[in-house]
Amino acid sequence: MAHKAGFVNIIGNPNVGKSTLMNAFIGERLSIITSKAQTTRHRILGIVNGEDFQVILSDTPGIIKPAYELQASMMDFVKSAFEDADVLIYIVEIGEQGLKDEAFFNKIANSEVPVLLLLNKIDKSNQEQLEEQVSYWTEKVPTAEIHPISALEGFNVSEVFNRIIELLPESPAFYPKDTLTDKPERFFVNEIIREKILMHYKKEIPYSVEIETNEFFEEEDIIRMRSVIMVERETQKGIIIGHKGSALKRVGVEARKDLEKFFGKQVHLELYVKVNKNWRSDSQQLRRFGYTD
Ligand code: GDP
Ligand code: MG
Ligand code: K
Repeated sequence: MAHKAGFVNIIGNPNVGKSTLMNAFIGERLSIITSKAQTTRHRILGIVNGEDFQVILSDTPGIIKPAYELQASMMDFVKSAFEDADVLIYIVEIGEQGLKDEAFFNKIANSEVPVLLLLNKIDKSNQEQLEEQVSYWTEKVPTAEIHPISALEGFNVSEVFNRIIELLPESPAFYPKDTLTDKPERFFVNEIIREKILMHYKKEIPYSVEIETNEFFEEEDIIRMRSVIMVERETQKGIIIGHKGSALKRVGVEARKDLEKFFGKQVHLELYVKVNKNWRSDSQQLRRFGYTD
């Protein structure tokens, strides 16, 4: 069978069971959970690897109950949830009415991304209630595939997981399968630094750098890490560093803040820039993190 890989965005109100579902998907599989990983666009919850698949699951800030000040950011989220996904999972729990926002449901109705609506916590319902809920959601979101599940008890979870794999495109893995289980922390350090570089430099720079975290020492109250930004040319090195080091400093400060949130601990980050003409051929790592515009 051809290898499949892709991105699955999981959205839903708080406490509907997103984390529980993640754990259920992961089960015995080779995987990594990163409940604290947070980027501007995605929060990667976990990556589930199999011999012939790689499923990258992202959480979103969650659908926040409509509140005046949150309206704008919620709409941004609704937009991005569809943009970077190969499959969208909308998880609801028995008895809830779902999001109050009609724009969201219009988005689902017109989505080219397949949407699986998971009706969770069916262990708490009886047959009659379940049937009533299925017809409520069928009417509300006719284009979605509805799957009743119990994330907690594992009911229908592997069926849904297999369905996800069916829906994913044929593709090689996006993230190296072995190094992820080997040194997952360093991988996320690299991704956070990469994100800052994407935010602050023109396009050609981000695509010509590679980041390597060579040191990662966790002490009692602080994590010390040392990362190298590798570029292909001397001129790129100058751009990354900026006037009197100001550009690099900004990347370092912002990355450190995110890393502290990510690891829940104080972080000391040393950042270096190195010219390495051959990094491209050294590294076969494919990237697609949802940042490409
Ligand atoms: P999240 O906020 O969407 O990530 O929700 P969580 O996964 O943290 O779950 C919220 C609560 O719902 C927890 O107490 C879970 O144990 C519970 N929960 C999740 N899935 C199920 C389920 O299938 N059945 C039942 N009865 N409880 C569940
Ligand atoms: Mg949770
Ligand atoms: K969560």
